[in-house]
Amino acid sequence: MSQTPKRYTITAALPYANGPIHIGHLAGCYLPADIYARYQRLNHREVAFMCGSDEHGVAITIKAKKEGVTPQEIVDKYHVMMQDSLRQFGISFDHYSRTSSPTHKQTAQDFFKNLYDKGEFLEKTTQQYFDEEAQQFLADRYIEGTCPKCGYEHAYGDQCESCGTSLSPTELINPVSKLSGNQPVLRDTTHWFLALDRHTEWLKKWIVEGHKSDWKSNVYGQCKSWLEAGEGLQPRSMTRDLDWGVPVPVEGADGKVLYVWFDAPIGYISATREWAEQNHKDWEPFWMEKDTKLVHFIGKDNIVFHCIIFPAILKTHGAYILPDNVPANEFLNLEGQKISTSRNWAVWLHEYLEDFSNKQDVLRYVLCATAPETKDNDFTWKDFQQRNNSELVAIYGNFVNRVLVLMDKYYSGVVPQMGACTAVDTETLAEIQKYPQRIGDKIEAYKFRDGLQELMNLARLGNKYLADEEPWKTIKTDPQRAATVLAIAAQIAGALSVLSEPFMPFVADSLRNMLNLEPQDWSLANMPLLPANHQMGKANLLFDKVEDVAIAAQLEKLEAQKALPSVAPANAIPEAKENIAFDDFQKMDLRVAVVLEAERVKKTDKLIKLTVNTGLDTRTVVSGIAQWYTPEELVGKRVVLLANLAPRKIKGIESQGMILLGEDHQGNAALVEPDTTLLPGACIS
Ligand code: B3M
Ligand code: ZN
Repeated sequence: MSQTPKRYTITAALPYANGPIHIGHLAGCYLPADIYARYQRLNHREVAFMCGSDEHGVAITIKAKKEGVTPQEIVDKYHVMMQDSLRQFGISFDHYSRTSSPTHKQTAQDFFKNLYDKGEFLEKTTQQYFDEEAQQFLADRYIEGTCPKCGYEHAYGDQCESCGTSLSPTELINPVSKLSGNQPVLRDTTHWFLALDRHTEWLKKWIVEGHKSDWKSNVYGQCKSWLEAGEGLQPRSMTRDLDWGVPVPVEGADGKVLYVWFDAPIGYISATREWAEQNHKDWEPFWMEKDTKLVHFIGKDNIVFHCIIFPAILKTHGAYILPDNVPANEFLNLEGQKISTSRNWAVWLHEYLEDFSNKQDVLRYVLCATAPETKDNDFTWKDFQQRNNSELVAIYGNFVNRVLVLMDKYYSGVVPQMGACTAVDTETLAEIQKYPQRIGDKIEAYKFRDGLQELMNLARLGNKYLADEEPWKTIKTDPQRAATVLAIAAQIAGALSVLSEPFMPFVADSLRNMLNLEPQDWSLANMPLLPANHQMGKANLLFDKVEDVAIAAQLEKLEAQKALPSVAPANAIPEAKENIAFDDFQKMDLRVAVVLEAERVKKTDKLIKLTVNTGLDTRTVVSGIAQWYTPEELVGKRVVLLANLAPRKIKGIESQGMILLGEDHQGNAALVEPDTTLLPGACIS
């Protein structure tokens, strides 16, 4: 924005109240938003940091159905749980609301009416699937069928998860209602479509021309391709046939609610209204004044809603400002696999706190250091341990501890008077002064990883300074020198206590206590904060080592998750095959073999060439498992081999048999592994 902002409205995506919060949520949106908000507050800027639970939409009704409870019970349970986890991790919302609040209902309905009165909706009657047994229209996710593009039998009404194509329910072959299992019928229904096609031009100007340089390239690129797609933006229905949500406030809309993506972003506004009311402020400037900087923190799957649809809604209303930036993150994976709530492949915040109590900042640190800012990234427990032990403990913690211990030992914790400065001292002091600006610039540019890296560089600077100047030696030979060095080192610790606050607020707080320092403004971190004669507090360990056993326990927990059968919806299981005679089965020579060697078949993505010992012989088998296993993982594994399958050439290699593999409804495949007591050559019958 061209002018200096007077106030900041910072939003973080409203999490669906249908499950607990995991590290992907934290890394993707809540942590960067919190760093940004804390930084702005430390600079004395007026901030409204808003969030809340997204309690509407089919995501909630599906979860309720699965658990056999009401949607209300689901949202009540998870609203409390999510709010609690986020608070425990220091996410400093000024207000955390919920979209079931009366203020929200009012705000969302007013918005809808405003647009309705302006003629921005097209009322259209279309045919949609209806479940006659359940007596209701079916949301896209409640319909499954065969994908017309790839033939996958369990594609959803809005998307095929196998080939990624977006679909509309009527494109599915053999659609089935997930409510009753019956074939749904088409019935007329009326909905209100936002005339997005009227917005293509100004949106193009605003984003494609106006935000090329200041929006992140992943965000900019996605918007550009939406806006420049052949047919341009299409009208989109903003209402749904559902009995859960904000009722559509126009006549003749009984049984219809606002589309969750219409009301959820308005939830940011409702939250601001509630907060302002509770704090005797005006909410309007936070959404309507040009000198307000509005920033939406989200994950990449929410880009189109925040950059195109919500701005179109705000613009049409007329009184509102548009976001200055939408710094969406990509996704965080866990140990090389996509985080999946349904497969329980996640690190849940509430479980982390049970296993690593009081280590919120370690997770904040690791997630910020590996944040998926420009591309998907991977969280691994080994990396977590490594960053804790060799960065937080060995660099940051070590430096702070040395300062406090030496200060206590030589000066009873009272900062000594500095003597004459050497060139190194002057340089070090000058260097400290640069850090607030350096880190601040990175935060302002939404480069939180780089900002954190700079923070660690300041701790590194402190360590190096102490190691080079060795006050523990000069204290005996030149006490004045030792005093100067420790006085300067104390300033580095002081600066760290201020500059760490956005990233690691709990650590910053403990460090301030140890230094006996009041909270300070960001800009003051470039001044000596601990003058001569300042009495420091007591040293405490800021970080401790994460031991191998703790990491092994986490990996074991995940491993157990892998083994846990994921419950497939009954209609997702492939149909039973015809009966066969026992003799047919007996024709197969199935036996246990052990993998001796494995290598990828060049110029293919999927194939691995295996050398296996079958007990009878050593032979070559080509298998399409490179997606699931690395060659190294395969060596030494016992597998089940169909040994008498006629040899066939695959990519020029003769494959003598076939290794058995199972595949579940979600497309996860794994080897069928015999019990280890069975030796190679054992026959399976
Ligand atoms: N609840 C989707 C999500 O959690 C949605 C975000 C709403 S932000 C207004 O990914
Ligand atoms: Zn498909």
